[in-house]
Amino acid sequence: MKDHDTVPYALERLPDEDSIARAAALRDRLKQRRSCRYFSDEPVPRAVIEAAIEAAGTAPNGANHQPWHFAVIESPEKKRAIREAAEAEERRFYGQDEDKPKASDEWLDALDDLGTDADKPFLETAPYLIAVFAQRKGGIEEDGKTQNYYVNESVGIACGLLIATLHEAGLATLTHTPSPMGFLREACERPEWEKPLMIVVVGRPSADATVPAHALKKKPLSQISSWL
Ligand code: IYR
Repeated sequence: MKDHDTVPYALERLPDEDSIARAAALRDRLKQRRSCRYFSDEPVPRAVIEAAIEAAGTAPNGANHQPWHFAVIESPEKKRAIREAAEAEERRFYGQDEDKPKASDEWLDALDDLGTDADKPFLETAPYLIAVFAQRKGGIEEDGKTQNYYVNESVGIACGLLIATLHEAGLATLTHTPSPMGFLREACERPEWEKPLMIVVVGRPSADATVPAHALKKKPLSQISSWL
């Protein structure tokens, strides 16, 4: 390694049994996570959202430029505007107003088991929407000029940590990705070098919330891993 400023690597040393038990325990809790499409309007503590965003901000990322921004939307007016813009895109996607959907037949078939359509009431019902922006440029100073690197990878990992933390805190989430999402940049007053990546809807499930049975089918370890 070339000479550079360093600090010691501090990581608690765990006995193997504890390592295994902790990994298994977190796996079992993450296995309970489901994408939620039916939210109650019950408020949730702002401190949970803040902690989850701070957790997201620890994600490994390109050159430590931390190329993300999390716009937290709680005002009913803003949520309504976002719902209206998102539903307009979704109606085009599903072809609800026109003869021909923007989505291919193959794509619409793939969504059949989820039962989704252009109606997105949860964008207004849920107490918080977190609009996640990927900063194509900006560096640590967010100057809008410095090149950022591995932006999608970095922000994708950050979203994983965000969702895992919110789940650990007992909150339900939905990653929602209307396409295109350009309207979010304006709604959240973000600069043109930022790309909206997803909306993370956060709250508590409504009393009658369901999840598609299809969502419970998870690939086994033997299918998702190979050991060389
Ligand atoms: N954005 C649409 C469609 C959609 C696409 C995929 I891939 C999903 O996994 C779920 C939905 C919608 O939210 O309805």
